[in-house]
Amino acid sequence: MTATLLDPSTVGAYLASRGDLAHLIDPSTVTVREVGDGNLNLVFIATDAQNRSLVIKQSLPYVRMVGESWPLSQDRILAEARGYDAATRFSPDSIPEYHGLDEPRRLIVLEDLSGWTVWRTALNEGRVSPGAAAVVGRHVARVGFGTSVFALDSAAHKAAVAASVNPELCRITEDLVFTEPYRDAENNAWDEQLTDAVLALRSDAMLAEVAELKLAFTTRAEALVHGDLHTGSIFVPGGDTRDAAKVFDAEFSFYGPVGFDLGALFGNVLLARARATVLDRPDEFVDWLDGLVAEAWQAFEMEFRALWPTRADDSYTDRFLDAWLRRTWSDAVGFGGVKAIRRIVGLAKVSDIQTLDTDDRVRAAGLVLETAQTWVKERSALGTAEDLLERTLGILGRR
Ligand code: SR1
Ligand code: MG
Repeated sequence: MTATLLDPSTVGAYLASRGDLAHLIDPSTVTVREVGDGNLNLVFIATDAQNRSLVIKQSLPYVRMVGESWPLSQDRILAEARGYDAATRFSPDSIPEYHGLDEPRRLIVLEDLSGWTVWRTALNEGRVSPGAAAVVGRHVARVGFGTSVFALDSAAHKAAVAASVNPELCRITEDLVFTEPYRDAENNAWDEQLTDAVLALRSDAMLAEVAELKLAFTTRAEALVHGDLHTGSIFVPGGDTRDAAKVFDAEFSFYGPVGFDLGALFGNVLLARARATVLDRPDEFVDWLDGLVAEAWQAFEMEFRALWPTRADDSYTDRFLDAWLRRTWSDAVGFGGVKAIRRIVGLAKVSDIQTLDTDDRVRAAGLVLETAQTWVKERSALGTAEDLLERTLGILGRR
């Protein structure tokens, strides 16, 4: 059954029914804007006469970017709530403050971060956000460790895996990230100048590598991952604020490989770097971009190693951790590759590339496809962030 949908005219009455939020907002004086510009949901910002505000996010019974012809269960808000519950527990400073789930209405209430900027927008504008990648890397380590079998006992881990299945949203990722870009599919579209590069993605060698990554995504239930941690799911602060970022939009969360979230970030850094290349952005910005993968990874690794002594089961030894980190790095590089490719070939393209004029767009997209394919195929050999950067700059060009 569809939960009754809010609209700007009904949000005030809804908030008035939520006595538990009365200390945060005065419903009798709110003005409301619908600001959802993502692919899936309704998002309202309610602001009262004292300028206090809240975000209300409600899942629609269909995919917003496509319309009612693509039905999608409103239950995805339950996955998002699980993501926020875990992040509130293990990494509260790197998410918007979470004010809870209204299960019957299929909505959640969050802190309003209107003063912040979606990271993709800031990157498109050429803005440096010092330390943001490290915050995201630490966030992935904290939630990844806290929800994993390393921190939970075996039964608790199994219960969490069972409670967090998210088949509908995972299926979207399986189709759009791991399947459709590598075959003919209705959702695919690209500039004709890219056809040779797109068809080259369908080589036997590439298909086998993508299948490995898909198998890891579908079967390796290591920890509760965000599931869609691209730069459009991260806010960065304005002004001179350093070392801050807020992760949001966790509706794709499920138990999967920890490297998947890092890979989403890496792949989207690549998209931003390709844009910066064709726009000939200043060295200061490009050099900073070139350090982001290492910054995120080092923060992730350092935090994971710091949490390791608190693990629940010491049959996972220190030597095992070294091997697990190596595998997680190479997973992240491979996932980064497929996450970048899908934004060039398949459904749900990104403004980093789409807002470029035609010549720049084709050039940037071609650079992404070549680099990302290398990441997927050579991920085992590209063992460190330095190796990856060296290989990437060999394609994108040095400054
Ligand atoms: C049909 S949903 C398309 C995309 O939007 C989300 O942000 C995910 O990235 C998904 O793949
Ligand atoms: Mg999203």
